[in-house]
Amino acid sequence: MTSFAVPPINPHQIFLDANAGSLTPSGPTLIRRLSDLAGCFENNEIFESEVSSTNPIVYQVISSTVPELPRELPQSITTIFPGNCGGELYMTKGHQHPDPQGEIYFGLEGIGGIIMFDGKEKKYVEITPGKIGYIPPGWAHRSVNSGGEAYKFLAVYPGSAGHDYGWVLENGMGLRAFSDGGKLVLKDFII
Ligand code: S6P
Ligand code: ZN
Repeated sequence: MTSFAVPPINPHQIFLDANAGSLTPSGPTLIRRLSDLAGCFENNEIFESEVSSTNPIVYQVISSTVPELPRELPQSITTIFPGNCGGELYMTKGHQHPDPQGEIYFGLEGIGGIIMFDGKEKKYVEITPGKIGYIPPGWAHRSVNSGGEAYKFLAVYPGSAGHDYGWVLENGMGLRAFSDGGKLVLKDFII
């Protein structure tokens, strides 16, 4: 089991393999199955049925060894596999940073986007390889895979930002992303 490094962290190089969606040396790896996304998809009946049948892996997050600690700058690669649940695109759980700080996502492979919501305004920013998505402080963010292959991006964020998943379950994300015959369709998120 890999883990975060303990400060002081020495200057070092990190090898990014976009195809494998990995960072080396690597820290913790997180695998999220459909069952880990309870409360995220609109159609709960289809969600429950797919959880009890195949319960597929929806996404994985591979981190570098840089720890989530104040003044450090951790990074991770998220790979969201292609698919949908009741037509709603595979997505990440989505979170707010309790300490409101910005973050960048850099597209590596595939096509996807970031749904952002500050409690009032909602935005969708498409990410493709080479594109940087900027998430300003105070905007909750959730990623979706809008294509037919794995969507991979590098995230770089302040180590003291923290992750609040409850905020999204309580306030929603402003928008939901669906696939209509391969075409992205955004709908208002009704709480
Ligand atoms: C961390 C950054 C990403 C996400 C990852 C998974 O601040 O935004 O590394 O953690 O994309 O999403 P989530 O919502 O499950 O943490
Ligand atoms: Zn974040």
